[in-house]
Amino acid sequence: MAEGGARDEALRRAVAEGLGRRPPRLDPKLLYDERGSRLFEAICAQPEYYIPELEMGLLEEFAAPLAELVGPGSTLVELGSGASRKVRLLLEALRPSAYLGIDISCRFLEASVARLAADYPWLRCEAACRDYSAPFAVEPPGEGRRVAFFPGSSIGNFEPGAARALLQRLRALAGADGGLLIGVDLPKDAATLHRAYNDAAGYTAAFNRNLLRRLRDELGAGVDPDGFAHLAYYNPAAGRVEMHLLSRREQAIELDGRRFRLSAGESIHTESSYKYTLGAFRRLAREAGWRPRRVWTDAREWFSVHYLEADTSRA
Ligand code: AVJ
Repeated sequence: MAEGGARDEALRRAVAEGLGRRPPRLDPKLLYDERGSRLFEAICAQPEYYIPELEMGLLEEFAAPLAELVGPGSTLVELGSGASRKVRLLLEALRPSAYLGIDISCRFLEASVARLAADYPWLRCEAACRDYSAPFAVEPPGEGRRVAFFPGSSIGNFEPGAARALLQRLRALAGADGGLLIGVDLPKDAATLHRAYNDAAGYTAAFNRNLLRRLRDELGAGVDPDGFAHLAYYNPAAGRVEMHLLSRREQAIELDGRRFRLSAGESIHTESSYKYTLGAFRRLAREAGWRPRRVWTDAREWFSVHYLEADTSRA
């Protein structure tokens, strides 16, 4: 399949480029092959990973005022739709006329959008398999107000400059009367964050190390996944949780005849999850052409859901 070959080439280049850096790093989007997407779903069911439950609770609790702000007949565009469980709640509360799911994990996306289409016959459903971390073109179905839905604090995976650029692209996608509903994780005590990214059942570790399996199985890389340990910790100075693959010994990863050496204790940085205070996120969103309308948080202020509208006074 020509397309598959092109994708493989892009993956190969991205991996070689990332492993060649000092310190080595791999793009977090590479974590989401089909198995990775399934492992992420398992993470979301772990008690330590507080994000899905808190976000779901906020969407449930504030569905009515949100529906009031958005109005009926909108077009909902979900980024990283994954298993699309949260969006069901929104669909029932907002009663949009159309839905577009965007995700990099194509087969996973198509299966979940097909389930949505079957369960909501009144909704016009479409899927677009895209990498939203780069500029992308989509034509959302429907004529209503476009509202982007970006749940789970996935915005935190982007470096702040890239996050601003993505928010700008969403502003362009949503148009002049568009909205953005976005989940943003808040800074909190290091112990809670540590538990969330080091669940006792080991799903986060499996998710992280799955990246090495992917290099081995999909790219034919010479790498021993057991030679690496899962490492995740809060870096308060940088305002982010960092996830790494820690080399247990001196070893090399071989890819297309190149050897990428790692010493014992050296690590590959696989993900950052930035945590934003309410003010810091509002500032970033304003810089990207959004006007903050409402924000909802849980009682402990662990998680936030922002609703923003296109700022038509600028850009
Ligand atoms: C889906 C990107 C928001 O960073 O918290 C979960 C991914 N990584 N556990 C996050 C993830 C480790 C998650 N996001």
